[in-house]
Amino acid sequence: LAAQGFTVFFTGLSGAGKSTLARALREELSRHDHRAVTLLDGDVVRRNLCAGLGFSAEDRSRNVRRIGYVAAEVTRAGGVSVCAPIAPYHADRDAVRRMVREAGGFVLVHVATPLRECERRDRKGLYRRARSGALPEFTGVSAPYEVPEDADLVLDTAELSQDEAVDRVVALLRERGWV
Ligand code: GGZ
Repeated sequence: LAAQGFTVFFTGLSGAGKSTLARALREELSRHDHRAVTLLDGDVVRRNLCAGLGFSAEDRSRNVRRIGYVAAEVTRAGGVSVCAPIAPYHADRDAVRRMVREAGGFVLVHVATPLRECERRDRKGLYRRARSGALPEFTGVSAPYEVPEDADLVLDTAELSQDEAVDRVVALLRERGWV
């Protein structure tokens, strides 16, 4: 019997550590599981699958649902997909959960690094630009982030090392029997 496909969907603020965790998870999974991992990362997706979309609520919704569509197809085919958009709206995350669940396994992982920590890091200078008004509709500053109440796992990268965070995701996937 072929292994069940699944999707790990990270959500969280800009700078929370989603991309780093997603890449580290892919690396770690390659040691447990022979399937290739399809990584659907926020900024890469926006240069390709979602080129032309902006950051209005409507465009974010389209962006997240397109990611969900691809994740569902990968999952249906028995593959592994790891997604890492901000995905600030509950309704879109929920739509993705439903799409993927029809196809296989789904876990929502909230990368819950506090805003003050993301802002302190400000690795790309985006928070500073957002605070000055130069970057409108910035998540956490001038656009909403709806904190998930239905996350399967909550990780605070200010409290956990990267290895610990990845281990917790892998442990959850083991619990579900997917790896
Ligand atoms: C939030 C923005 C914005 C605004 C540009 N709001 O940390 P980054 O830079 O590299 O990743 C962020 C990325 C967010 O795209 P997503 O596709 O993940 O967002 S969503 O799920 O809400 O559709 C950030 C950058 O794009 N960025 N402008 N206004 N993030």
